[in-house]
Amino acid sequence: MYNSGMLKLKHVTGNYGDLVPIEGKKEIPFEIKRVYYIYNVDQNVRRGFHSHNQLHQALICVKGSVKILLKNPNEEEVFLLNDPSEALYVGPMIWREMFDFSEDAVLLVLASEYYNEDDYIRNYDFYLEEAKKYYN
Ligand code: T46
Repeated sequence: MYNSGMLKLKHVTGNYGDLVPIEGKKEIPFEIKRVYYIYNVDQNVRRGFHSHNQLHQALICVKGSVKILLKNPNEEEVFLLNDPSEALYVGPMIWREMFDFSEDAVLLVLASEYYNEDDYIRNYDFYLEEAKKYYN
């Protein structure tokens, strides 16, 4: 999907367990300025419902599973995240919704910028107007 997609991360495995190293601009295509994680989400909860103007992010479900719906004016796709050695890259101007969190889900997010509410587009009709300009 344009401006987004699954990334396979380096996965170091051995008798001691598993380790996934992530370095900005190496395993993921941006420098990391912020990290947050989402957990304890009830199964019937749906989060997100926004796009970002500038932000690049990588979403990794480090435990459990979650589904991510991504949309742009021309495409839409649901990604199942259930493997800590995979990341979903989400670039600017992509609408996202997160749902079907398993009880034990921990969704780790790596972000290219500090938190800035002004970067969010939370109205879907406005998103479509802006995204049509961006994609054409
Ligand atoms: C995104 C998806 C995947 C902060 O104070 N700092 C932060 O860095 C973040 C991300 C959030 N917050 C506060 C703002 C709200 O009061 O935490 C609260 C929940 O944030 P929000 O409703 O935006 O959460 P989600 O799950 O809808 O979206 C989050 C990110 O905000 C967003 O950038 O792409 O996860």
